[in-house]
Order: sequence, then structure tokens, then C-alpha cells
Amino acid sequence: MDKLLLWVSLLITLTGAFAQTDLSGQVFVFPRESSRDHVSLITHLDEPLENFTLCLRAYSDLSRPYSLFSYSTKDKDNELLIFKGRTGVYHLYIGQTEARFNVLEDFPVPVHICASWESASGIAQLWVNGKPAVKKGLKKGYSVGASPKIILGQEQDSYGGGFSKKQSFVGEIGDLYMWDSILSREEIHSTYNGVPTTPSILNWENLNYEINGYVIIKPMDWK
Ligand SMILES: *[C@@H]1O[C@H](CO)[C@@H](O)[C@H](O)[C@H]1NC(C)=O
Ligand SMILES: [Ca+2]
Repeated sequence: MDKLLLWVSLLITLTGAFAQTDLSGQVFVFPRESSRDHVSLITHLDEPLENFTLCLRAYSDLSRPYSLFSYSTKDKDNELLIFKGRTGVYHLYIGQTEARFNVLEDFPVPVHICASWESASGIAQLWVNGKPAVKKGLKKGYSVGASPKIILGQEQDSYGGGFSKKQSFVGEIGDLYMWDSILSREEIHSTYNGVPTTPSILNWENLNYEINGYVIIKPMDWK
């Protein structure tokens, strides 16, 4: 290998290493409405998912609908999507199919959200501030596709793009974790009250991400 190539590969290795960041106690602030500003989460999901749980905290004073977590594959833009509807309504999409959850909530207040889905039964669960919504069922026997583009701040209508200002997130997001298993009620509660102990595939304390546009990291002042 010549010297230049060696330097280039060393630089890539170093950049890759530094991209793993501990964001404990911090949030991504999406300070304005746009069709561009977003964060890409980089993860090595090479296998389809039969089970998952995803948790995050969010604080927004938007009253219009918006995307909280957008996971697309080459075939399906809404492969795994958590979408906030009007106050008290959350939508979970798996493989383009929607389940709707109605919860009692105040507005605007910080929320801790966990969503889980199990292929074997198709049962989807949503927990808001540690309280379970009524279980729903969808896509029984399906597997969530691998090699996703995972985006915060925007809703994908194509693989890594197709954003719309009217579905963008404005506010703060933190404490995001994703597991390839179903967390128990006790684990959901410990995640809500503090930090999770179960090893995860997306981990706020060791996150590989890329900021695009106007997104700022600041302390989480509301937990
Ligand atoms: C998914 O969960 C079911 C239990 O509901 C379990 O039998 C299965 O092995 C899990 N799949 C994977 C890939 O972990
Ligand atoms: Ca979409």
C-alpha cells in the first residue's frame, strides 16, 4: 500500500472510532422546521428483525403530526416508523402497515416512549411514560428488513430521503435505545426511570450518528 492510501485508511478508521459518542444527559435539538435537517443513525443491522423494542425521550410543542423515528429499507419507506398524530395518538408502522394507539396525555410535556413488536404473535405494544397503551396486532409472521436507513428529524418516503417539512420533527430527542428483543415491563420501567441495563443495538451511550443541517447537541434539561 502506498503512503497516501495508508493515511487515508488510517483517517477513515480514526473518524469511525470517534463517531461512537456517549450522549448521556444530552439531546439532539431540532430547533426549526425544515425539510432537510436530520440525524442519521448508523448501525450494523445485517439480519431482519423478528422482535424489537425501541425507546426514546422526546419533547416537542408541535401540535401537527410528526415523525419520531423513521426506519426505511430499499423496498419500504415505512418499514418501522413511529409517528405522532394529534395529541393522544401514536402510530406504529411495520412493513407499511399501521397500528394506532390512543393514550391519555397532556400537551406539551416531555414523553418517554417505548414501542415493541413481536413477529410470532404480531403483537405491538406502546408505553408512554411507563404506562402501557392497549396492545394491537399487525404483520404477524413478518420480519423487519435489514440494512435500514434510520433517520431522526424527518420522515422518509424513500430510502434515506423523500422528506417533507410538514412531517418534520421540531424539538428535542434523547435517550434512544433499540433492542432486538421484547423488553419486559420491569425493563421498560427501569429504562423510563433511568438508563437501561440490557445491551442494545442502538445505544445512546455509544451512538454512531451523522448530523445533517441545523441540529445541535445540548443538555437534556427536562428529565
Ligand atoms: C423472537 O421472540 C420469540 C418469542 O416471542 C422467540 O421465540 C424468537 O426466538 C425470537 N427471535 C429472535 C431472532 O430472537
Ligand atoms: Ca414515509
